[in-house]
Amino acid sequence: MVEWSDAERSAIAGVWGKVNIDEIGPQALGRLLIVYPWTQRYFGSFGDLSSAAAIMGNPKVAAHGKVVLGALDKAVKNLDNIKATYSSLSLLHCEKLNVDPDNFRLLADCLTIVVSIKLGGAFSPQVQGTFQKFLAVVVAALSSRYF
Ligand code: HEG
Repeated sequence: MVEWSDAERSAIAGVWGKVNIDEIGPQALGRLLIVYPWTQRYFGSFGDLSSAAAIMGNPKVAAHGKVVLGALDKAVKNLDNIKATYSSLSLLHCEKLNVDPDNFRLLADCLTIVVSIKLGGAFSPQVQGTFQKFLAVVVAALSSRYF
């Protein structure tokens, strides 16, 4: 069971309050697909992913980035219950989507970088540490039903 201090809760809420899901979601997923091109294998139905420009301009990438960040919003709102919140999503990624769970951490890293660019100086080392703790808990929860 993860413990969150009041300072951590307010840091996470502070970051999330500055994140526009419709902007940051597409940027984070697009970055994943560019930086780690092997992740494109899961998105064979998304059409043109042949260059960085194609990825960042692909409407299916943008739409799915919003879906992923919308799911993260649930974790922000259920900080004390992240594992249960993602139980069925973990099973879906394991059994139906066959996503290698190592990729969750890669996406978390891309999201951290995109948020850092967006927040600039407000993304202090302390805030970054707390946000990465939050994402580590998300990654563990999404991996929890793999076997
Ligand atoms: Mg996943 C579908 C959330 C990482 C590949 N992902 C979904 C869906 C959600 C979601 C909410 C829709 C589920 C549904 O239809 O019921 N994904 C989600 C989160 C994270 C994540 C919160 C990590 C923070 N996903 C992730 C990664 C990959 C991946 C790293 C692959 C590299 N997701 C994936 C694919 C689909 C989903 C291929 C199906 C997309 C589609 O066909 O529309």
